[in-house]
Amino acid sequence: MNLVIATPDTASADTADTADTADSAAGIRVVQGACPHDCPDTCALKITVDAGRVIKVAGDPDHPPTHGALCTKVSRYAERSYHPERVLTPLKRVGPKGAGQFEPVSWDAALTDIAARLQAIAERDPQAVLPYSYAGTMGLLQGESMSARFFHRLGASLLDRTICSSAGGAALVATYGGKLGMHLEDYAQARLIVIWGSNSIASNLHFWTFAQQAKRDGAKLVCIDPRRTETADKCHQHLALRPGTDGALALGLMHELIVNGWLDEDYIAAHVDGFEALRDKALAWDSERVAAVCGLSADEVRGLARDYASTRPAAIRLNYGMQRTHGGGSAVRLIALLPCLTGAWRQRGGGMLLSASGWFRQAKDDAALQRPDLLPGRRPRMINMSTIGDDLLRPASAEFGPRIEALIVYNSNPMAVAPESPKVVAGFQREDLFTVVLEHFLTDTADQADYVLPATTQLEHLDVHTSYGHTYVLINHPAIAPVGQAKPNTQIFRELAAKMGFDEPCFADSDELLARQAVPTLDFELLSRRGWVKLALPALPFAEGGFETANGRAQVDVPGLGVPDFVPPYESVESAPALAARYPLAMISPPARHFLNSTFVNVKSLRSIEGEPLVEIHPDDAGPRGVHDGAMVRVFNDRGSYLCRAAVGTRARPGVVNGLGVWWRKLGAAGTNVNELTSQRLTDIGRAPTFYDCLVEVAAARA
Ligand SMILES: Nc1nc2c(c(=O)[nH]1)N[C@H]1C(S)=C(S)[C@@H](COP(=O)(O)OP(=O)(O)OC[C@H]3O[C@@H](n4cnc5c(=O)[nH]c(N)nc54)[C@H](O)[C@@H]3O)O[C@H]1N2
Ligand SMILES: Nc1nc2c(c(=O)[nH]1)N[C@H]1C(S)=C(S)[C@@H](COP(=O)(O)OP(=O)(O)OC[C@H]3O[C@@H](n4cnc5c(=O)[nH]c(N)nc54)[C@H](O)[C@@H]3O)O[C@H]1N2
Ligand SMILES: [Mo]
Repeated sequence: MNLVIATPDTASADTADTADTADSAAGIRVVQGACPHDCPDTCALKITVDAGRVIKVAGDPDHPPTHGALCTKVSRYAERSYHPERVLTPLKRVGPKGAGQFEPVSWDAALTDIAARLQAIAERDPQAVLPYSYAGTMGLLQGESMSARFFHRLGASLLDRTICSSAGGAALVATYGGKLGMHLEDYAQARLIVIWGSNSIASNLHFWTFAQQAKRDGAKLVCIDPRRTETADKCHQHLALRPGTDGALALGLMHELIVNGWLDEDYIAAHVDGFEALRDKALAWDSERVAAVCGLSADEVRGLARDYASTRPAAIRLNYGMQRTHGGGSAVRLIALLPCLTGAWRQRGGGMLLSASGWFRQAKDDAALQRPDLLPGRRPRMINMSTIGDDLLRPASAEFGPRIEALIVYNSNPMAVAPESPKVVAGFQREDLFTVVLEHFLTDTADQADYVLPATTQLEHLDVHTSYGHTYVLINHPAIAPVGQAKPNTQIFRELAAKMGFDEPCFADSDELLARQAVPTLDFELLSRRGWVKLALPALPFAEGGFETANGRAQVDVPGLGVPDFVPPYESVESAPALAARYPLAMISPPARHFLNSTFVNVKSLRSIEGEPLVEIHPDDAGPRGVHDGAMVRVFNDRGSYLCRAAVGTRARPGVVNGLGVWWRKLGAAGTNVNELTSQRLTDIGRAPTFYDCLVEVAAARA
């Protein structure tokens, strides 16, 4: 058989060129890749390599979602891979904990010592070891494959990976039976697009292209977002509601649909369970009440309902921003029911999309990759990654189990991204905690490590990708050999498993084999050659119902969850008046356009576009506080204090401040970032963080 995949170790012209376009005369090759980042777009890449060095990263013009275009960040991917500050050898801590002082050591010395330390802990209780990882790469191989096998075999604590999408995910599963939605391409056919809690231009650029096509064909675009984003600027209408009030707005829209007779009664009768209970709830939400809760006008609420009911096809694009408050899960449940109430699903270009990832169940085999059958007999405890601050500080107890003694971090930067950093920092600083970080760079988290292990970037390893914003499987061929002594995550865990004496044959599986195991039902040769394969899906997924719930109908009243209702924020003037008296401003902290969470913050060309850490504040809030545009301010609450620059203007609505992007703490004016202020409280469903449910005060500070 013709092996079409190059291994990372042997990426070279002769093994990779079946999948490449080779121009041997010039010594230039173009390798098919996939963007690894945590973004709905998962672009197909064309990577140009000249004499073993990547000279260009471009979008694949043939891949329909990518259509040849890349965001500014990923077109700079080579700058990141060849960054002079890449970690190129294993590093061992030599200075005090957290000082970021290391000396290079050999792979063998590092892995031998790490294995010995883990073994000693595991002999007492393997649950004292905790993996901590998220979506630094979304690849099925370099994400949870060999790593999961390793931790399952060890019997380590399981990690509940909630930090991004589990509230909305749980809401979709409750309502539709899966994380399912519209085809990305079909947004071009819509005549109304409601962009709800998403800054598409920044964080879902390839969706925006389809929305613009619809706009050129006459569609109306409405943006629902507390912040006047660059996306809001380009929509016909912007509804700047107060954070965490989306559930009330959805109920208000339902109220209008009901009282005006705009329901699709046939669709509801045939394909929705439990609507009567929802009708009763919605009738309590007239537009005046909704307007008061959301900080909108009653006309705005009624106008949106009229547009939504009277325009066909009508599409909603949610993103995860709107679920990061106490009631985020309930809000997503309510919004997901809207297209069922109007029958919007009947038409191409109608319906909604939050996540498409459930569609990939037909192609993926997670159990084959992750081998949960390696768990030794019992089910280890599960630790929620969103409360890592509290959990690192928790002593052993009957309920909690053993104290966390070792933390193995990969594909994540918890020191920067996890909520309530003062607690996270205190946890990582524990002298008795053994920390290993697999990384490209000395991030805030890597600075805390006892060992830093150099990982390869997407240019240097093989991977297979699914997407949460479209319905294609992609392959990423390695374009170059690993930089320095870097190794793929898979290889690091393979070698660590060997050091631990794990001799099950699955620990010897190569990346090629893992790639085939990941997507067993796909035509792998086609995937490998062309770079991407579209899932076989119905053109109109729910035109005739057929949701993935037990009975095929969308669910209103869900066992254990009840009928969805508005769940107010934990921290707001109404729900916490005493707190709001001291901290009257709501703070949200959405993504910065030129970073990807905390990734790319150290790429100079991108950082210079973002400038420096800042908080946007409306003139009505800045004036009385004596805060001027460009001045340094202290943003604070009972959890912490954060020093940054103020951007006074109307990107922020009155009463709400926006702390953009997840900056590296060490690049902040006082060595902190916005998560100094966020809380570890969890959402109503899905055990997710509530980053955008956060009251603060802002005061002028001396520079
Ligand atoms: N450039 C860039 N792209 C990214 C990312 C990034 O950091 N940078 N992050 C990636 C990741 S990890 C994810 S999860 C995705 C999704 O990323 P999301 O977290 O969905 O981020 P955005 O698309 O910016 O949408 C969030 C929007 O919701 C708004 N918002 C905040 N609170 C509320 C609220 O209560 N209600 C409503 N209606 N809106 C609210 C914010 O102002 C923001 O404009 O994007 C991915 N893409
Ligand atoms: N205040 C606030 N906080 C937030 C958010 C917010 O909106 N506001 N958003 C939240 C969301 S949606 C998310 S998803 C999380 C994201 O949090 P994380 O998943 O931690 O994402 P990143 O900050 O991008 O960090 C990923 C790290 O993985 C590393 N990495 C990338 N590829 C590889 C690889 O192949 N191997 C190894 N070993 N490492 C690799 C990168 O160098 C990077 O340092 O942050 C959350 N935090
Ligand atoms: Mo995310």
